[in-house]
Amino acid sequence: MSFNCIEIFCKVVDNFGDAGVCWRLACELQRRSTAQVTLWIDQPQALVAMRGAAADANVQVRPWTAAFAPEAVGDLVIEAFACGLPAAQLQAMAARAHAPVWVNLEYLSCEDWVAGCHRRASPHPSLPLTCHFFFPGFTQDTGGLLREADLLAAQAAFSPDARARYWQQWGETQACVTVSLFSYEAPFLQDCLHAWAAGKERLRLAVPQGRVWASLADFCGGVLPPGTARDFGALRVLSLPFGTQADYDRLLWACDANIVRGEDSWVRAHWAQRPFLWHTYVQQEQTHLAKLAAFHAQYGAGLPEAARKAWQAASQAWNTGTFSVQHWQAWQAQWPQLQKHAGQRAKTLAVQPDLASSLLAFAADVA
Ligand code: TRH
Repeated sequence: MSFNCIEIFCKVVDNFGDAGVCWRLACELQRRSTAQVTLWIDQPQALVAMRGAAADANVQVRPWTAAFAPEAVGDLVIEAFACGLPAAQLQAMAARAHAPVWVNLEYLSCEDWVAGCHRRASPHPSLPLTCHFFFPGFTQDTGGLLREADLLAAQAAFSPDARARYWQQWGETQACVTVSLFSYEAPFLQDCLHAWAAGKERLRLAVPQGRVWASLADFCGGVLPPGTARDFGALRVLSLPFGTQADYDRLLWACDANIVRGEDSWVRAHWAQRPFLWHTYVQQEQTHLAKLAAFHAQYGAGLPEAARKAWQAASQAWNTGTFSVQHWQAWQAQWPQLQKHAGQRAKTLAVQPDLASSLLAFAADVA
């Protein structure tokens, strides 16, 4: 079964992840189906920077306001992250002769319970509609990860020359160890900043605009204007603008290691195939720490013991505010092993169907 009209509903809770995931999914569904895809989003401005000029012109982006009125109701309706479909939309869906497929796209997690809940159906209490829970994930028994059809080929084609050109656009011509930093606030970094500055090895920290600047501003004497860099001894801090999603991918590919966060940049770090630390999005009752532990168990499997220990200790410390120079040094010493592991991991993940394809296949099954 193929769909004619796919609608995605997205509410931005905070930051960029909800919008980022929905935008990627919308573009992929548009590319992988013959449907017209419409993204209803309550904060369309959250998309402006990450879409850029090369926005997928076929996806319709519509502001989801209080005055929302259903239009051509989709034959596939995706509710992102249990955002709650408008009552008028539900009524319009129920009024159709053939009820549309209604999928609730859930957040990404490595936890074991995910596979058991994936694809579960939940009938609406009063309308003739059924919502299906769809979980992205890292294993065959989940919905997979967002992965554009040409992503891995583009990553593989990112040659050393392309990498050099990437840095040249920011006026960076000297080769040195480079790490991207797109995390949440990290006040524990002060000792590291001083140690990096006093170090023997030159380190370039590439920092897109975002929350982590709150933790760098004191050391740097303010937030550096995007596109400028400053040296502090052996440490060079390069401030980057918040670019498009494609720009951000290239940044991850161009670095030796990456520090990412939330959901979407976490996935992109897997595809970038570099050592990385994941800053989890803090949730109530510390549930993010269970997510982190599940990730440690899953990603750490198959890593040589010394590398696993150093990475896991660094990751745990970053997420509990105790990250230190020792964690950094132990983690960095294991980058060669972690780099190898990252490549193997991406290969394994790439064998699984991507999220957009598995969502379309599932929706066709239940239609
Ligand atoms: O921004 P995030 O922290 O987002 C989220 C939200 O907080 C959300 O509510 C929460 O539920 C979720 O985390 C777990 O992190 P994330 O998911 O990595 O999203 C960032 C997006 O921004 C991602 O799509 C990549 C994009 N991006 C760009 O497009 N350009 C850039 O320059 C950068 C740095 C990021």
